[in-house]
Amino acid sequence: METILAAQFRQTSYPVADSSQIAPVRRAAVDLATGLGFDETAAGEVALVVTEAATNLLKHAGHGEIVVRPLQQGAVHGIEILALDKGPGIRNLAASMADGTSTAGSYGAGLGAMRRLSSVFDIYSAPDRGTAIMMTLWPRDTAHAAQAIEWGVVCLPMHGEHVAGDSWSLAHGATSATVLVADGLGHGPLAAQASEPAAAVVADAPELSAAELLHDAHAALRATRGAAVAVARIDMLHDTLKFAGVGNISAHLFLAGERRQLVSHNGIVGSNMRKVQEFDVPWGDHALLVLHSDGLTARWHIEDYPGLASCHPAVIAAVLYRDFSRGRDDNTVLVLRDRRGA
Ligand SMILES: [Mn+2]
Repeated sequence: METILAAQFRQTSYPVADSSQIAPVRRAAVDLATGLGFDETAAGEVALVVTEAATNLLKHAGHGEIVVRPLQQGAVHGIEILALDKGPGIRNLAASMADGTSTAGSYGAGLGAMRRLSSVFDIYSAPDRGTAIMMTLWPRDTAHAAQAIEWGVVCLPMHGEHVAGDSWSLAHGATSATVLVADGLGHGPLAAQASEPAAAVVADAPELSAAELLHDAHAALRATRGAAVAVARIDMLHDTLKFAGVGNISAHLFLAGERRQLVSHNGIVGSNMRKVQEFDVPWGDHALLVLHSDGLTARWHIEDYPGLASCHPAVIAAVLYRDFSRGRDDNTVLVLRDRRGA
């Protein structure tokens, strides 16, 4: 299985509320891209895309945030850029996407350029709810194999902290995926010391069952303050999802028009894990799994956002983070979709 670990791939959010904040986020994104192996031309495209996104946020919503994350595919590193605002939304998205339709007061040509320069581009915009844009950029000539699973994540520290006390990890192969979300007690660096070893158990043994991984996390967290941990293991050969959780990680599965909540038991992984129970539920084509820490309220309904459920999982994660963060804890939302039949 290919494994992607949060601890090595920290995400950073940059507020954009006035024009002096455009240059710093552009610089940060270009520095990250250059450090990841982008050449001058490819890094220049990152600069352009971030500048357009930040300018749009200011012009049309007044303020918003740009969230940047490194990506990895094999030995190649890319960059993901999220642009989030709660502005008026884009009234005529199709026209705004077409190049050359820029008019004062509309999103205009910027969107077309952003899409053209991105490997993956997706956008969700709703009247009076705002706009969320997701873009991935890679060094030149990166080939992308289609994956059976597509996924996205937002993992950010609470306002004022530099380190998120939440962690996540994901491993996937051709027919299976294992995903874990951990929320270290409290927030900040000490919480991270509890959540990161929990996330690391997936990399150590991605083939273990959800319950076994939870037991491994319990052992790994003994010397820490403990964490809430949830693990889902998806088997695409048998179309099943096995889930085990201890503590407050929300898990929702959307399949064939139905929403199912996956239950965690009370307790603290690392200190007080009384009961581990593995639930076995059906999985299938187009199934969507949403895991999030309690930095977000659980009072969201995806049907309040027409069309969002079919967006890229990174856009779904971004919208839920944007609109349901409590604002006083670390935030993690991880969304994963089965792309078979897509
Ligand atoms: Mn929390």
